[in-house]
Amino acid sequence: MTNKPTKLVTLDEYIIQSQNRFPGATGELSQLLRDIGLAAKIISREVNKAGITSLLGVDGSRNIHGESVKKLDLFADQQLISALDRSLITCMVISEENDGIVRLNSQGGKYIVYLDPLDGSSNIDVNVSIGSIFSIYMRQSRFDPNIVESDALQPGIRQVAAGYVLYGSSTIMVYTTGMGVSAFTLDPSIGEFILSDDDFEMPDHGTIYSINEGSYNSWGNGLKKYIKYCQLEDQESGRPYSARYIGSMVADVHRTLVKGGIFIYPSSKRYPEGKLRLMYECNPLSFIIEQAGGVATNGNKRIMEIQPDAIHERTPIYIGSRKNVEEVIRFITEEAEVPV
Ligand code: P6P
Repeated sequence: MTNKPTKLVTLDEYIIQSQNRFPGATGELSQLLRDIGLAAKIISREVNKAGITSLLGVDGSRNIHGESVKKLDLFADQQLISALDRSLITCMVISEENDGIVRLNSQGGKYIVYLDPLDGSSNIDVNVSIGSIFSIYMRQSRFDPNIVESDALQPGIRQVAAGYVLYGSSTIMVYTTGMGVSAFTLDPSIGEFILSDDDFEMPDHGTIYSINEGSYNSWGNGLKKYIKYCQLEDQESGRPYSARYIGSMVADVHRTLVKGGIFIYPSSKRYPEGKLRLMYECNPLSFIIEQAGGVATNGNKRIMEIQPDAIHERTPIYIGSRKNVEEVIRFITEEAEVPV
């Protein structure tokens, strides 16, 4: 459920209207969101013609996680960081594409921004949706000129804003500042993001589950039993559920936001801590899903209450409609209680 706008509102107009609801607002967060919107338009243009401008393919390097870096990853990283640097509001960026913190020109800037510049980049060469994810915090050491990494190690509940840009059949930007979730669709003919959905309320239960079943043999028994439960016939609960897995977290979570259901990336033999990154994939998407009425947990704890120890740390994640997440946690908990 969302409110469909009755008149044309651009992203910039919406941001200013939202800011005007807070008389004490300085306009800095609004400027930061506009900066991200501008970078998103530039990235969208390149993503949509990558095959022509030879931005496909790898650039030969590997990121901190040993994953081959696609050229578009670097382009997106550069565009987002330079957009944030221009407005002197952000003091530090942490990005999947950079091993350490990236100090910006304004060491006095009051915001810290986490970025996954191009999530799902393994899908770039096969024309499957990919996305940029951002997560914004207020720095804690407001008046210390030397920003340090520990300033960025804040739990997700301290995010002041978060969102993503999904480069798919259309380019959409979805974000929250803690006052609900809004979505904007890029109209390339005028180069503006136009409000397309306001105040998302996701379904309390959905009939889609999303997980990479290729890792089935490395899951715990509780999760295996849950997936089998999803596949059993039960008309009252809408089972068997449908299986959908795109392989880009932004796309899978956006579908979950709109249609309901659950997205799962559990811990496994290959990724004992989970594959997905807490600070620039799971926290921002959890903020969005919670603001729309959903739930996000690591199996034991609310994702946004995890105290990070490292800027690139990983976590398992079960995220989506409240009833679906409660279902899987029930299976995992019951199995954990089975005496060995
Ligand atoms: P797997 C993309 O590389 C990503 O980080 C997420 O966007 C996506 O959900 C996940 O990895 C896919 O991982 O192991 O299923 O290919």
